[in-house]
Amino acid sequence: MGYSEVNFDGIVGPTHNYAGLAHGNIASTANRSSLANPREAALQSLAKAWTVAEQGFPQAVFPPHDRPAVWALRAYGIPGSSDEEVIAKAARLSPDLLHAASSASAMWVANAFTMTPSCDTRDGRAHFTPANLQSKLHRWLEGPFTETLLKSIFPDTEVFFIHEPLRGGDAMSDEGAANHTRLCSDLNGPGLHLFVYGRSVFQENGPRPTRFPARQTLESVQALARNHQIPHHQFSFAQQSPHAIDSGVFHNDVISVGNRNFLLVHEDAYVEGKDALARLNTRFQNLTGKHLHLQLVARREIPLEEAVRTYLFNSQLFGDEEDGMLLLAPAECRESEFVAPWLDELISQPGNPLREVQFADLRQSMRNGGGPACLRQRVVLDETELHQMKGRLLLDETLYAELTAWICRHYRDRLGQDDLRDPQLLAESRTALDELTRILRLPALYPFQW
Ligand code: SUG
Repeated sequence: MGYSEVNFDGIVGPTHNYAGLAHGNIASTANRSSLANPREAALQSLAKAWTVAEQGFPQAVFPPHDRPAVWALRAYGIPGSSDEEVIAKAARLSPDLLHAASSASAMWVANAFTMTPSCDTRDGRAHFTPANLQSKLHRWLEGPFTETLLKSIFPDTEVFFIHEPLRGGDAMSDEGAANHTRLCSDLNGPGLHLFVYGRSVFQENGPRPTRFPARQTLESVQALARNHQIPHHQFSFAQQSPHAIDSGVFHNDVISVGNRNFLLVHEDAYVEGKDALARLNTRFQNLTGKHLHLQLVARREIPLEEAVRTYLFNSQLFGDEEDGMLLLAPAECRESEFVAPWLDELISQPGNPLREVQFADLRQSMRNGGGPACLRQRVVLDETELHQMKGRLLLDETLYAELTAWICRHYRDRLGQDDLRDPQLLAESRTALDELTRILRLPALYPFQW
């Protein structure tokens, strides 16, 4: 049974804004309170997904969450006889809470969940765990609805195993596939799962960042590997370097990207540096009989700060070595005096797996620290599983045109922090999302009640 990798891209929600909610994510803090353009954000991100689909790579969309999350405001004691009244009260009693409840952060679906294809699990089911995202309140609000969405899209429990987000608070802090990479020599498996974490809760004296938070714990990735029933020889753990986290690398996908047998990674990514990569390579060889193509980027070639600013490592990789891979990079890379020449040089080297570099303009999302890879989640499914998937989510030309028109009809082109108190925004968003469920042929999902 042939497996394919489907990229699910998050549809940017109508409340996209810059609230500076993510300490440790330099772009988010730097752009706090700037004026956002939700329409442009949604169009940029959808255009990126369409670029991928147009080139023949399987591409789907993942619906947004309804915001403001009135259920959360109520859960935190904001009263009101109507949802509009709750928003007005929240704006007065706790503007920060309203900002958290209004974030469109679910667009970064790389953080939505971690999935393991059925060819890599002991029970032969495809496993999904929604991330608890418990290190930031606005992101924690995503987990319960992500679980609902996954159960609506992949309902057959004989084929799909949708876990609940990991419980356990700080010790089990989990940020999803942004810290997970599946490497393989053939999509049909077996795959080697690289899980990256920022700190261990049980090993209290282990290395930790001092300036910014480490969002993923060792304990959470160990739990994921066990729950997903991945055989022992098919996973490997690596700890992020505290220095990288303190320089703004808040997820592994800001410093490394892998596809099939290729891993592009910065030399400052991991505590154990080259030893971590050597271990990975040995495991890969034992599993597949092939070498891992490791492309290590030196700090003198691209300093960490430039890697974070341009998001080179948040590029997406497509295809295989035989036909040559495609790197879809943020437009910021094309303008960088470090990254642009480095990419030219890499592509001209004989034996490198890349055949082409393309660029995507995702500036609206980038200003919140979200590049091409943050906006997508890779789901590896065989043909039967693909047929079991509900909804009209696979992106083709017609759906692209319908979604573009839908965005243009419903989304504002300016949204500042003060606009979040406007009750009309709630009504607009709900109308838009109701229509979206019809376009995507999904059951009525909104408004979410917890
Ligand atoms: O969690 N930004 C997100 C960006 C997530 C990027 N994802 C990956 N690297 N995979 C975050 O830091 C900012 C929201 C604001 O400030 O309004 C924010 O949540």
